[in-house]
Amino acid sequence: MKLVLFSALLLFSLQSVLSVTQLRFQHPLDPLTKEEITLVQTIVQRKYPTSNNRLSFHYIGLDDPEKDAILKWESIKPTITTVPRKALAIAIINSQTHEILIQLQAKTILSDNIHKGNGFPTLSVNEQAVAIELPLEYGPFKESVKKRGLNLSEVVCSPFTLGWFGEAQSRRTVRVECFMKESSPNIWVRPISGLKIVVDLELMKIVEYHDNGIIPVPTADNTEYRLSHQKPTFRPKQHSLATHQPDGPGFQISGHSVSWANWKFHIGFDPRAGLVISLASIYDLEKHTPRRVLYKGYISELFVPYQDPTDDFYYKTFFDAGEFGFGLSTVSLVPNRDCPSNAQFLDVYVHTSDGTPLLIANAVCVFEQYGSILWRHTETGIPNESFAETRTEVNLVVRTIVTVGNYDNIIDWEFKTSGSIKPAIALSGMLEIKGVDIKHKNEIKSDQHGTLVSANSIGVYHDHFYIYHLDLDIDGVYNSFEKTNLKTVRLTDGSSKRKSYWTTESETAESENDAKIRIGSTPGELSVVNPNKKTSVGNDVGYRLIPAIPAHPLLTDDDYPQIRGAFTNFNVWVTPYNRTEKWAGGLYVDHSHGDDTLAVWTKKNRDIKNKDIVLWHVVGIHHVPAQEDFPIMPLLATAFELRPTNFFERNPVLKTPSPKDVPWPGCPN
Ligand SMILES: *[C@@H]1O[C@H](CO)[C@@H](O)[C@H](O)[C@H]1NC(C)=O
Ligand SMILES: *[C@@H]1O[C@H](CO)[C@@H](O)[C@H](O)[C@H]1NC(C)=O
Ligand SMILES: *[C@@H]1O[C@H](CO)[C@@H](O)[C@H](O)[C@H]1NC(C)=O
Ligand SMILES: [Cu+2]
Repeated sequence: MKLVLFSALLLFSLQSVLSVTQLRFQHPLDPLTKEEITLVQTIVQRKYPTSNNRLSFHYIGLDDPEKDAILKWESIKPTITTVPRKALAIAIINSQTHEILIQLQAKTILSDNIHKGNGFPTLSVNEQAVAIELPLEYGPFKESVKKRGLNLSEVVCSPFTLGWFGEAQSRRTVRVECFMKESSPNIWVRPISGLKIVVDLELMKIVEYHDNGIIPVPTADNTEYRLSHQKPTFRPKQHSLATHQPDGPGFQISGHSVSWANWKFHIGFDPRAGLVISLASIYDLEKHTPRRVLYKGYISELFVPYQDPTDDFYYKTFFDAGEFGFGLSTVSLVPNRDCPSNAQFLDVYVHTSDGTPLLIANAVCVFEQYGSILWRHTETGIPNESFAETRTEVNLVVRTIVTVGNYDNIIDWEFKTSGSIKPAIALSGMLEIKGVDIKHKNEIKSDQHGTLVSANSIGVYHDHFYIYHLDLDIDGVYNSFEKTNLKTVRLTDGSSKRKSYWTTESETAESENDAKIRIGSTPGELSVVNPNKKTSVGNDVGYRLIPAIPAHPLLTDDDYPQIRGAFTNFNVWVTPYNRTEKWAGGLYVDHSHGDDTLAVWTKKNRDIKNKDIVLWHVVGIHHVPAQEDFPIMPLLATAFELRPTNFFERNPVLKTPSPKDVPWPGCPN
């Protein structure tokens, strides 16, 4: 579901590329630079000249450096890059998918393998742009538009991935759906329903077309959402509001490395994952040393299965990260709107399908925000000496926004001085609407698979399942996963006036099967501990996962979308670190068969005790649309927290002062 936008492309000559010297200090986890992307393009085109090869890039990103190399690099605190930088390019060359590994400094191809398994790479933005134009030139489609009395000049189309429904062979196809843009830019709520248009992306032509009959396009009434286009009406008076930091921000960004309060971390960016947080360490004021918490964290996949099995909708079971690319779909943030006035921004580069670097300006913002209260107490128990001690909580937020077609995903990583990391997601944008010939609920005779949110408009039921890859390294690489159950103990021996109490029972997960958790109604705690490090009173140092409100898939296990999205079967998974196990839905998700998912990898039931482990957390939302989600949905948010648990000797923010009060202009004092 990707509406395609283009920016000006920057071109570099072969000469200038090869003479680029690395002047700037580069962190080995920095995303590929503009020059490096161009270098990849140049090197691949040298092997496969475009004069006699059909070549399109579907991924150009930093090849994950070996973790050992990064940790070694970090420990010697070098001033130059000593970790070799490699790029991975996934390109379709003459209809075959190549994985090309490139050594950037040496400008050489290290390997070039052809993918033979199921599934196809992330769609390129460019091919989507071409595919959506095809119906507009296609006779039978023009006929359908005419038959409906619609104006072809006001039709826009969008590509939708098709998924997999048991076919032995798949071709690289998408379905294209079309919408009306006349009278309102809110195309998503104005579908031309009842058409089936299948485009083969390799042939780049329409290979299937059906018109299943006329369904009214919902009207443009009440669909406009631009303030400048709203009719004047009563609005509450607006009062000014800004975040003002007269001394400048409390954080520093050097290249992609951020230091703020007691935290240090690196902001990476990948065309597929989007925002990547790495090497997050917190400085321990008592131990006078930084302590690692997170080696790497990012959203590995987003699965959005719609729940309408009819011909217009059954296939809508999207994998937005793998099919469309979270990085490729990252949008420029709007200063003062998407991020407050005290934010700082980072630009990133992605690539077009011919390998040209493409700038996304203001792709990431970093800002401090007033959280709430860090901690407080009013002491009323000491007669005549009561006092209040209270501290302001200031948090640091790193934000990106990923817009995949109709939906906007606001992705935050919030850092707290108390040691917590709080990743959050909020959804906005438009519902996916099915046009129906129904104007009132009392006309509904059969299951419409959604909510009638406006006349002729069904907001179809669906889920949003995000899965986070969290390579936690709690105070060191070797960690264990611990489940602590809270259980009731019944007292029958008369030793107490009480009949019951609760206590805890901890269990360390030995292997992957022990760590597949469906979060249910039984209270318990899930934590990653370092069994090799103890606090002075003897507890294992650890971090607890305070999960998001759990959402469990409701599709049956044998349903094709669920096989492909089997990483949603549990809310929590733990795997031993493996550099190649990055994408929970598989590396090639478009038309995938679900044979390269987290659910498949963990069948080996590998040991995870006192190992380098990765925690995977599924954050899900079952979405039953409501009328308020129409014509555009106010933010719907969910979050989880990674919270220190016996990691510090005591409250780590005991000595943290509140920010200085700001003298406001015009305010007496
Ligand atoms: C169709 O849309 C185009 C572009 O907006 C407009 O110029 C034209 O007048 C429309 N035609 C009709 C018949 O409404
Ligand atoms: C508290 O203050 C009151 C009034 O000032 C005084 O009468 C009382 O003795 C004080 N109590 C103590 C414990 O100091
Ligand atoms: C890493 O993961 C891949 C994919 O699951 C697997 O083929 C490979 O054997 C794994 N490597 C190790 C060392 O476990
Ligand atoms: Cu939704």
